[in-house]
Amino acid sequence: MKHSELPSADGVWRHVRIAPGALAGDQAIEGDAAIVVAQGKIAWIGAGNSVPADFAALPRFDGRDALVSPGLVDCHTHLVYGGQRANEFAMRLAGATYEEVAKAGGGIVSSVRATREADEDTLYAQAARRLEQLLAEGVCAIEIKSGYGLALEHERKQLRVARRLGEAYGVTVRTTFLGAHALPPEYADRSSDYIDRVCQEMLPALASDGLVDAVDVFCERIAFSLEETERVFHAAKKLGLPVKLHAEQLSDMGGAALAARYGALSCDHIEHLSADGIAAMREAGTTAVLLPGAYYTLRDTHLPPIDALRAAGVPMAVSTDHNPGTSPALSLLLMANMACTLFRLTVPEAIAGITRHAARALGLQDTHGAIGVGRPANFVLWQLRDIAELAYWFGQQPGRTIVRQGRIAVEEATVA
Ligand code: DI6
Ligand code: FE
Repeated sequence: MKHSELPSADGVWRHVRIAPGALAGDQAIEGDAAIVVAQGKIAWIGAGNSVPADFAALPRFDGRDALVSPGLVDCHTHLVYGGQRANEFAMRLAGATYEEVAKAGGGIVSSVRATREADEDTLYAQAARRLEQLLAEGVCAIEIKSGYGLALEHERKQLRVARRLGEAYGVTVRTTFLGAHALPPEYADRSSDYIDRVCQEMLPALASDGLVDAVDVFCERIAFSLEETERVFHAAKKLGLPVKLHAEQLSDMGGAALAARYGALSCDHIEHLSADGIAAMREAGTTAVLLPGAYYTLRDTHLPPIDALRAAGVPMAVSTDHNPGTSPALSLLLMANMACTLFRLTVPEAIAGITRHAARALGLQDTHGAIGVGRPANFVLWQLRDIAELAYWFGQQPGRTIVRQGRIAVEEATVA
């Protein structure tokens, strides 16, 4: 069903419990609570017995003591691409590393071939199925990167699909241009020429189409150098676009410190992040995005420096990194679980990682990732006793009612 045809969530949502950390600011409400939605926005939140009389005429929804969290935010995905790469999964099981697979002509470039071959509607249909999985868990905002086209028309196709998905599903989509994801085959041994093309042709054209909310680079031995990364950041800055970075995933390239100098929204992966990188991120207010799905798939053993990030007070987000190569994951809740089990995040950290800190990684901290008056109505009523259950169960969908962008997108028999 189209988002615009879903039932309105306008009304008084009674008999809910507000999960710790769910409210914007440092507010908390103990015990029975109510949320009022009017014209798709949160109009009031407070104790269940103090709903203002002005709202008496609105419809009522019975939350049946559900726990309410903000809508989830998946802040790093490569959701739009052609084909799949199960063959590489098999190669890695037989002993090949990610870098060896890439050097053998697989890896990102094989998804580039399939993405170039697919037309826009095919890409849309395939990405829509994936998006539906994420939305069914309560995702209300998502970042979608390009980076499997690596030529103007194909990058445009990916980003157009991302925008169309946002409109059709009533989910906030932030698009990120990742033209500097891998070197396309036609530029073999001409990395610098390709970066020129990214900076001078692709980025300005896509930005003027209104298709770019942020700019990302894969800064890595098997991708682009620090110097090339800086050229892309410089071009982004000239256009007034925020940057983020695939940084220090396989090695310490010094990418995080560079990104921080450009005021990056986030540095993502960061398994090999240095103390200098952490200090620079803290200074710049850059969010650390942890991607346990890629860590798990690559059977990485080099943990991101969680204790040092925590000690420095760098906000940590958690995301799926959904992509066909290193993280074919479509459950953000599973990522929260893995962030705890693999990375030793605390449960509150993991939950903040898929809500408020993820919103911050997208520059959406004033509208998403927390429930607050005046914000768009994005929240989830969970049939759970304890919010820790969000990170505890895995491989199952907890009972839930999802209010996304002012509409009831999934309903768990809560309407009185
Ligand atoms: N890091 C990742 O995790 C993805 N891209 C990147 O720069 C992997 C993309 C892929 O293998 O297709
Ligand atoms: Fe990624």
